[in-house]
Amino acid sequence: MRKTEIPLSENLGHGHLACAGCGAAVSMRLTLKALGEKTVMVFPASCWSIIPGFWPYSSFRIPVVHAGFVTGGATASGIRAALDIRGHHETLVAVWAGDGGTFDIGLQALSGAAERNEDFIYICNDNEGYMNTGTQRSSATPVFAWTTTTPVMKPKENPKKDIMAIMADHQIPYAATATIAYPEDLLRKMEKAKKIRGTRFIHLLSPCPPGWRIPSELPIKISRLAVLTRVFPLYEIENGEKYTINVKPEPRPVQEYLKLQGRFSHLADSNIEVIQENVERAWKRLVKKAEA
Ligand SMILES: Cc1ncc(C[n+]2csc(CCOP(=O)(O)OP(=O)(O)O)c2C)c(N)n1
Ligand code: SF4
Ligand SMILES: [Mg+2]
Repeated sequence: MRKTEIPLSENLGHGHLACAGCGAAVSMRLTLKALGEKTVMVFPASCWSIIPGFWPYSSFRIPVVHAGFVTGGATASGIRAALDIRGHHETLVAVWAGDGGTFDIGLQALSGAAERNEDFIYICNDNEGYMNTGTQRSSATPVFAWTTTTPVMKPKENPKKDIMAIMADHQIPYAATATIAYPEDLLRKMEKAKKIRGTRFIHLLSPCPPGWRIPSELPIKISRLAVLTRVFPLYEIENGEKYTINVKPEPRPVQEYLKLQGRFSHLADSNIEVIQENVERAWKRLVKKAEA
């Protein structure tokens, strides 16, 4: 898809309450261009409980449903069933949940829905922490990163959970990663997901200026570096087994990605070496799956 083909329609209006430079606001704007007006979007508790605005005002031009933190998969299943009973088969149901609401607390509802192959698109907006409540660690927080619950004296010890592998093991029809530095790729994946029936999962990396301790003008540059350093590869998985890597960059050192972010400013060279090795191991695993 060329840049000129990005739809002009806007379903996220002005006046929303995201922080300046919020990567997720750009992710949402692009996502809604692809999903279109006939979409109901479910928000488990997250920054997106706040961003649309206070009733009766909304910056969204589509209906949104605010749901309990744990319930993304279950709420969307219920809305899908209700729409189908009323004959609205063409209305799309989407979940927009944070990494906390997906990797952690919402995983059970998501797993149940995916096992039933419920007909909706589940989007995990991953900013690698519980940002709405002030930057606590989640199981999507990268190893060694600073958060308020993994302070510099005791940074996170555990690696980021591999949510894509978990979703692939549910053998859902479609799963993909995407990020805002590659808008055409993001739109193509949303549009592809829209045409498939059953559970579709999109993992979006959305840099968060206050939580990542970065200036508000850097999220797009940083999300590009996440791909170019292979920290966040862009790929698709069909039916849990057909892997396609969409961007195969000449690898750049992870340090280029890490050094721009205050949440990594305490890292020792030995920490960076471990991260580099982890990234290389994960890339090899991914390439092997794509070649299988
Ligand atoms: C059961 C429950 N526990 C805790 C909360 C408080 N809470 C609201 S949003 C949030 C953080 C959500 O993190 P994430 O899902 O990653 O979304 P983000 O805020 O980063 O967009 C928490 C802990 C809640 N609403 N419900
Ligand atoms: S805290 Fe982060 S994710 Fe939440 S609105 Fe602000 S920039 Fe966006
Ligand atoms: Mg989060």
